Amino acid sequence: MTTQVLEVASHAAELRASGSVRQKLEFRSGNEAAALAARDIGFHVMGYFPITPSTEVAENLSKMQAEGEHEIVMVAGDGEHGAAGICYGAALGGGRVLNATSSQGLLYALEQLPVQAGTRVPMVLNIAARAISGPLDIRGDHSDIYYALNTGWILLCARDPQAVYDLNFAAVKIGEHPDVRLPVLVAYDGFFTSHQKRRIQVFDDADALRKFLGKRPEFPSPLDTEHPATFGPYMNDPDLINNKVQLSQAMEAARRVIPEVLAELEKMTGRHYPMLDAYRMEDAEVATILINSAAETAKETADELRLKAVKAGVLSPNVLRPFPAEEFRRALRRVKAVTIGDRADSYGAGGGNLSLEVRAALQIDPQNHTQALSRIYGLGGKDFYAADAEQFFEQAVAAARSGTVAEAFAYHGATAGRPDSKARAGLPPLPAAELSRGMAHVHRDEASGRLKVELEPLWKMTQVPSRIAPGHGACPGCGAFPTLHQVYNVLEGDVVVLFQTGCAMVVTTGYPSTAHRINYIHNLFQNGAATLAGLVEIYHERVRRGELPASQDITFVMISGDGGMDIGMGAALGAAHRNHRMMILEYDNQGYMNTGAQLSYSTPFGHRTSTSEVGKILPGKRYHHKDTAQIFAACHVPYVFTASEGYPEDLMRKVAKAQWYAKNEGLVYGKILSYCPLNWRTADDAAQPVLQAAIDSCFFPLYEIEHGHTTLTYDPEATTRRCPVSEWLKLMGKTRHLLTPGNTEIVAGIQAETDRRWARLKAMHEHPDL
Ligand SMILES: Cc1ncc(C[n+]2csc(CCOP(=O)(O)OP(=O)(O)O)c2C)c(N)n1
Ligand code: SF4
Ligand SMILES: [Mg+2]
Repeated sequence: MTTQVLEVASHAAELRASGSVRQKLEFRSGNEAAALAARDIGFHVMGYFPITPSTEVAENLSKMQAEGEHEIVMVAGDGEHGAAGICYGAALGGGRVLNATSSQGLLYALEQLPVQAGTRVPMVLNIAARAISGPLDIRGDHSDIYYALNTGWILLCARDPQAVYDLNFAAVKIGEHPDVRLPVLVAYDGFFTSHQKRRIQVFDDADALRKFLGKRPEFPSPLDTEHPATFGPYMNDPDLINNKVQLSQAMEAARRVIPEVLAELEKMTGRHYPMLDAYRMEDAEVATILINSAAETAKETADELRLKAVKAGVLSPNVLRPFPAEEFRRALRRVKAVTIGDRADSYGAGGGNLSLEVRAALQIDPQNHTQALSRIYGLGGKDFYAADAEQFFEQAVAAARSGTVAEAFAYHGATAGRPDSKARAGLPPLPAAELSRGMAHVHRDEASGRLKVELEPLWKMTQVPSRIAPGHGACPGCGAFPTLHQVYNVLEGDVVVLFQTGCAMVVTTGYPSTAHRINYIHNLFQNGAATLAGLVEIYHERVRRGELPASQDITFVMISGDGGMDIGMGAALGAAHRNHRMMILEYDNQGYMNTGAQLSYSTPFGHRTSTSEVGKILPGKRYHHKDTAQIFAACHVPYVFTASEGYPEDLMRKVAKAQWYAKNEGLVYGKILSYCPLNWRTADDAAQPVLQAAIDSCFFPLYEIEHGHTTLTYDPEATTRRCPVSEWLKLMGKTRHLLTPGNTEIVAGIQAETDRRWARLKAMHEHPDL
């Protein structure tokens, strides 16, 4: 360690010692730090929707909530757009409000962000930064946060878990300052910071904390009925531009307020957060600028280079909005060359946003002669090692020596493609001829107008080659694949599938491999139904124009999880109302399983998930499951059904009907109960008894609705198999807590709701007009 590093380290130790509040040491990740800060701040409401890698913030808070460690009202949105709306409403109501998201989640919420900044309503949104789609990649870069730069939100950057904890407090106080009144983002690196544990200091002094935060100031609120006001009126020229001037002035006020708040925080904690973190910049001749965790790597490299007499330094903004332009100008005034690294590109602009803004800041400084190089690095979570930082410095040194920049803009770390390389060979694609085996014979019964199906014996079905190759990465015992195989066994001919994001999608493709032997598309699960609807329409139109052969006769099928029918419900209902000729099949495993088993709206009451935890205070999910089949029935589409992989013949008969309706009449929806041993906490081989009990208890009735007429296809009461829901609940680890003496009322509630829904269905079955 160099003398200077020793000095910095001992200065930090001194400052820690000089912090005026009691603190205690914890070993925590960035997401845990955000959750601890939320607990300590005592937000009123958290609106959220799970997305990797930020989901753990809500999960950690759910655990703490179940144990009674905080009183934050946690509302799971139906998607990030909904979550942002929940937060906006709660913040308008005068509460302290929190959200956490990443990547597509931020983009899906983005439309709400300027709304909230424009009406000047503070709250805090943590972003565990992650690459945006497409292609889909769950690891960290900054392509999501760059989209937020123009929303009018303050943007703080947290380089490590300690900063995540500290800056959440700062965010509350900065945003609520009467001269600012703006919402605040706290951005930290997905996985690098969100998941890596570090030693952090947390407050152990509730009084000091209360004093620091103070009470949230009263801003105009729709809950103040004494002073009625209009929030968000239509606004035209010139008021709109004047409104934006005020927003811009608020940002400028933040430029003053942020250092004040951070100084106050420093007095309490001993930890120093300048607007722009400058490391060994006092006499630096070359520098690199990086946001968040990569800057820490570069600091070590700067130390190494100093041993070789290279005067290297590192700059890293703790605040991106307002942009610390003056701080950059000052820090770079004597620097001969700087490499600015962006973990996201602004395609076609010759640099990412950081580099463009730094270069713009320097351009207006007549005293500045720094050569600037823009580099895009670390996309999709590509690691940034000391060797990468070294190259950044080397390039700056070369520019400093020559006085010119050889390559102003480049991607760093990309590997050249090999034109001779071929796609990895898997199982060959399947042509329709091989898949037209006539396993189901469908005809319309003229008397009833309903379809009749005759299935070939199950053993014959084994001759149908599977449209999905074996060797996917699902958990042992996963029900999604038996479900898909049964569906594919009876579907005839050319099928184009669209999988929404979820377990079945995630485990079947991983570039350059795919398990799909037919045409497959993925779109994110908020918009799959709309995408498939578009494909259906172009198909029929191109056939009509003679551009495609009608003989293909494609069936279009969307596969979605139950979660996709939360966030994607709007798009799916749109497709249903327009009655496109396509099928929507939902495998319902009662949760958002691929992201770690968070609650979905289809999760039943009382069930344990990672966002409806069970503890001293709370017994799992607190509202009943969504009746998605009835929602689609209300769209009056030709055919709706429920089924389960545990009843293969029933399922396949319904899928055969579904194909007929999707080809001839319009949209079909099917909800298929699908086993998830991992998150139901059951044995890999216990699908049959667990699914059977769900069906026999009438929790998951098997029925179909053809042109509005409901038919129960299996009635457990008729076979005397009907059992109480407790017989089903006792079979799963996720519900076992419900059978303890303290939870009898909850089980009675689940039973009552099950009975009510079942009685209604039975009445519909018995009365064709219902
Ligand atoms: C806009 C957006 N928000 C959140 C996510 C994260 N995400 C991907 S799949 C998923 C859950 C999927 O649940 P479900 O549809 O039930 O499928 P399962 O994983 O249970 O099979 C979530 C939350 C995302 N990819 N995009
Ligand atoms: S988590 Fe559940 S649904 Fe997902 S692959 Fe595993 S068993 Fe299947
Ligand atoms: Mg699911």
